Amino acid sequence: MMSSPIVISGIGLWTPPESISNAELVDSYNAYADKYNTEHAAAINAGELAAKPYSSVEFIEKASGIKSRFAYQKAGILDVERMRPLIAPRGDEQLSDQAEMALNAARPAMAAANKKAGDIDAVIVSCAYTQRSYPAIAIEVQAQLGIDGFGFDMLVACSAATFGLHRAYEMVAAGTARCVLVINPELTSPQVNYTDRDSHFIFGDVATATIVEKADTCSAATRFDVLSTRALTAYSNNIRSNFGYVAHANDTSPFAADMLFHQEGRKVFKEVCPLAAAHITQHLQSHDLTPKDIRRWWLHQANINMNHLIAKKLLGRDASDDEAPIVLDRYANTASAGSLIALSLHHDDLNSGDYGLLCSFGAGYSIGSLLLRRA
Ligand code: CO8
Repeated sequence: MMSSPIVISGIGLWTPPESISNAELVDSYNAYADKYNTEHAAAINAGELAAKPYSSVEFIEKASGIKSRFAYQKAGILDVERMRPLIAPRGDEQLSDQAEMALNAARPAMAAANKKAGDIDAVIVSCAYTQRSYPAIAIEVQAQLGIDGFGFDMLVACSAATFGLHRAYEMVAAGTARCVLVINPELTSPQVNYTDRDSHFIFGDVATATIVEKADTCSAATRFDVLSTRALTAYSNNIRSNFGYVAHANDTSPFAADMLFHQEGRKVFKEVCPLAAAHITQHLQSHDLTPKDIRRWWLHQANINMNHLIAKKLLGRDASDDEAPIVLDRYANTASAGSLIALSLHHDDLNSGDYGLLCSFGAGYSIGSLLLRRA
């Protein structure tokens, strides 16, 4: 007897209400640069310190394709005296920020999949950072939703969302869970160095969620069969975020620039594009498919030029927006959630039998793909 396919039966997206345009961000950064350069004029004139150069809206849009980004808390980010979000601390008895974001995406995903708490056996919270080590955000969300079974957090930077889906797929295949809720509360803004012009524009906050189960338990209006998953990691120091609990014992400042996100963006671009294109090609070959067979590409959303280059390597021509939709213009890079935002916003028009390829690529390096087919 053919076993029932494993499916994605619900997708949820939570977009924070507040956004920041490139113009707002650049105005604030340039005012900060002026202030910094005035305060350090003596050292800059003596050649002991480099002056902070201006950022520009034109550069950001051309180099990245990003026009704006959403912020969980806009307050503080544009304040030249602060240059980081102002997020009020919450006590142990209060819902954590990331659990709140996670719930905002989980509920629509459950509704789309027609799932009640009692139908779900496991919760995975998978993202680039969690705001604390334990108790797991996933267990907090599990309790809030009244789900029995188990939950855990996992961190895989850019590929957290796809790798989380891989684990859900395997759990359902193994029978260790009937139905898994995977959530990606990407709260990136606290790790952005808004005083660094190379990276101040890159990231945005968002939360996505998916429901994974077998087709024979699925009652959703829309479902995608997961035909297979594929993962690759290759160690690289070109994207780093060093903040961690050992800082307390290192006698280093937890607020130093190297604790925040930093990267060699050019190297990342050059190294990750061919890796991702080869990975996707091999994934498709394992199904005797070629890129021409894919109706839609839900690609990682870090940089528009990366997406264009990867699509061109795959198809031998430019991909249309309909084939490979871009969401980073509005959302910026949302760590691991970008390909899931694209899936959430651009799946309704696919026909039964259409193939789609979901793929993340970035820090680690890490690449994670899922071959999907609309049922
Ligand atoms: N305004 C004006 N000029 C600028 C600015 C700016 N804001 N920034 C840099 N410049 C200048 C540079 O100084 C340089 O000047 P010069 O030529 O005189 O030295 C010139 O512009 C060109 O700079 P670059 O070569 O750096 O510019 P690029 O064309 O390479 O574009 C990018 C920079 C956009 C960063 C590009 O390299 C890129 O996107 N690379 C890939 C990045 C990527 O995918 N990174 C992965 C990110 S990691 C991830 O996705 C998840 C991580 C986990 C989440 C983290 C949350 C915080």
